[in-house]
Amino acid sequence: DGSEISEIETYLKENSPDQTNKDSELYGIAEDKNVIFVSVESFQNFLFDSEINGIGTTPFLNDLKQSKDTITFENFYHQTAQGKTSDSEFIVENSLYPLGRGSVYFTHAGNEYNALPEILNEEGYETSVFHANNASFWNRDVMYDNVGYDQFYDEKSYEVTPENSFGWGLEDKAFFEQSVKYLQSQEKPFYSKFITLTHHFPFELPEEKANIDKYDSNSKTLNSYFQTARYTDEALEQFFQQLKDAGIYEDSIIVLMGDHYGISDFHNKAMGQFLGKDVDPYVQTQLQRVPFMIHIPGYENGGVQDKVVGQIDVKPTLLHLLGIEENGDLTFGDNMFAEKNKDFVALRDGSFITEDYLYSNETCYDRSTGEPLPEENAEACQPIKEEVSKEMNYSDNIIYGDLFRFYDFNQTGK
Ligand code: GP9
Ligand code: MN
Repeated sequence: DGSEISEIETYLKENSPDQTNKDSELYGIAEDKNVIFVSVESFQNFLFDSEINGIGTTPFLNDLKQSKDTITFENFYHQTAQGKTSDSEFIVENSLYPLGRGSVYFTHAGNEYNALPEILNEEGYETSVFHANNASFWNRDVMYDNVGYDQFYDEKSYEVTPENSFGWGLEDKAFFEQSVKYLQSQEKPFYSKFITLTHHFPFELPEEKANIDKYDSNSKTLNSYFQTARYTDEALEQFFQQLKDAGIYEDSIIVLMGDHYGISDFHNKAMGQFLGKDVDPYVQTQLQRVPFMIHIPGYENGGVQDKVVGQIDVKPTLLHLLGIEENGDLTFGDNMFAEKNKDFVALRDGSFITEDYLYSNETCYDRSTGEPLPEENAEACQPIKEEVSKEMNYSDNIIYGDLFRFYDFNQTGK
């Protein structure tokens, strides 16, 4: 009934005071601009600055990270579980946690939400998704309808030939190239989500398309991972150029986000060889960092930010950039540009990261050294652990009980 949602409302409002922070120079910086959001498949942060035989894996993204028109959060964590890409979409659209089991896109596609595309629709945005796979994969067609996307350009919108496809289907370079004409037909301003596909397990790439060597370890998966990552880097570079050529770039902001890990803990031995250190639970958790980059053409104060943030924070952050006030919204994440953030980012397996600690596998680590805390301090993570579990329960209950049915998002002045 309605009583639990008011308890959750009270909790969320007490724990995230003043989300708006209108003093931030980024408040409203993207107002009336197009938002091009790219969900980059399986991309983990360790790829940045990595090299194989002297060749960089991500030269384009490295340049972007250096440039003043881009804000990069280097401690941004994916928070997905079994729903993989669909979980990442769900978290970003709703600022709710995914479920511990299954994919919300399948299990609760009919719920009431206050999702990002619906909010943007009301603000006069045209909203769309571009993804060259079957529309029903992850039940996307159903969920996208529910959360209000105007258009879904699925594989039927693309010309897929033997030359431009392998692995999961249409290759990313052709995907972006063929998407630009659809982008041009969008009513402005638009919000468009692109979901890439080439850099997906098992990371296969025809040899003639590879511009970097394979790595050499006992993991065929990790060895190939660098080749498709490099391919993705090239595809993104071309996409930026295509947006410029089409005259879309100047009036847009481009957000790049990794959806989840590509290399599972099954490959820890090879990962350890690559990193030059053992993959213990601390390192394993740090490997869950994925790119989050906000590219704002013409902006000059960008750079790398080290705040601990996650996918749950994306929705309030985008609304902040767009200058949209959602006073009645219920989000578990925070605007990344607000002064005061919640002090933890929680992963669905119960691990969490704070400015001081990293908790994983029932061990509380000193975040700065990666060492378990000494005996006398070992309880330091306990209060945060309790809060994390309380918060995840609240989020789960919203989904299981479809509790937003009992909540009025349009309240004002609250
Ligand atoms: C499928 C693509 C990949 O359409 O989004 O899904 P994943 O296996 O990464 O969840
Ligand atoms: Mn994925």
